[in-house]
Amino acid sequence: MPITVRPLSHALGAEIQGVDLARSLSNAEFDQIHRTFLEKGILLFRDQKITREQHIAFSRRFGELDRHDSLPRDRHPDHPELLLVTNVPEEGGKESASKYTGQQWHSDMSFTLEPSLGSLLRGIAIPPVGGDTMFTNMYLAYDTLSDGMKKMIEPLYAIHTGRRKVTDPNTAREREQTRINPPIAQPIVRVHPETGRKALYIGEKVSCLVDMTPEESKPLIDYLVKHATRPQFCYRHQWKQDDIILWDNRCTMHIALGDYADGETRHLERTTVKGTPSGYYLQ
Ligand SMILES: O=C(O)CCC(=O)C(=O)O
Repeated sequence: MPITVRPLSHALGAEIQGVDLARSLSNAEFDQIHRTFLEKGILLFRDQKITREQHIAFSRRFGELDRHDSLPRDRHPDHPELLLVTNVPEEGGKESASKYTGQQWHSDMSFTLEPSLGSLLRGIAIPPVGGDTMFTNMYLAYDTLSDGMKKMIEPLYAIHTGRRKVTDPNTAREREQTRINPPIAQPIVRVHPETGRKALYIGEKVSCLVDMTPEESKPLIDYLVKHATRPQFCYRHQWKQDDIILWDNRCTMHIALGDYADGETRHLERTTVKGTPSGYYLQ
């Protein structure tokens, strides 16, 4: 069956139809998927009844996989290449460490010196209503800034942390995140290593700009995040079981909306493809 490509929104994204990720793809098939990934920023594959091993094997076609040493509490006990994004309580009934994962606009692993190339998230248990994820196109966010703003932000670096906005930020997970992942400075504008295009690189986990006070930084960070997440730059995904979404962390941001009822199960698993080195430690 030939591969077909259906756009998901005006701004970004495409659904890839006619592939079964349970079998290994030919080089020609993979090349077409890879080209579409670079062009569209996110890819959706529906009805993929695959095993964890097949999820990992397909992800490896895009590059070396992260073993999630910087997020040890959230990884699968038997498959370090898989990160759990789940609200299923831990043994003993404790709240899942990853219940609130992604509920801020971000790009994966921006708080490390090797921010991710891309992530592949597989929907395993999806609430009957909601539990959506939104994505935004950071090329568009950059391209639509004024020349004056582009010039001003070009030399700026922002401080990224692995901490989340949670109801009680003093949890063991958050303390551990700060210990394992000291703050990192990343450029606000990055050049995509494969397309050569400039993209905005910012997010809601950014605490401050380098060499500026929090008071000076906040209005600019808030403006850039608001600009980057204008609805016309976004795609909102309503998950179905057996969906796989692949996104390019170098030119998109995403957020888990958390828009589902208490008591509904939401369980997804993610592989994370390693990217190229970027940024530096502050201390
Ligand atoms: O759960 C989601 O919808 C997104 C999860 C997320 O933000 C991530 O895996 O980085």
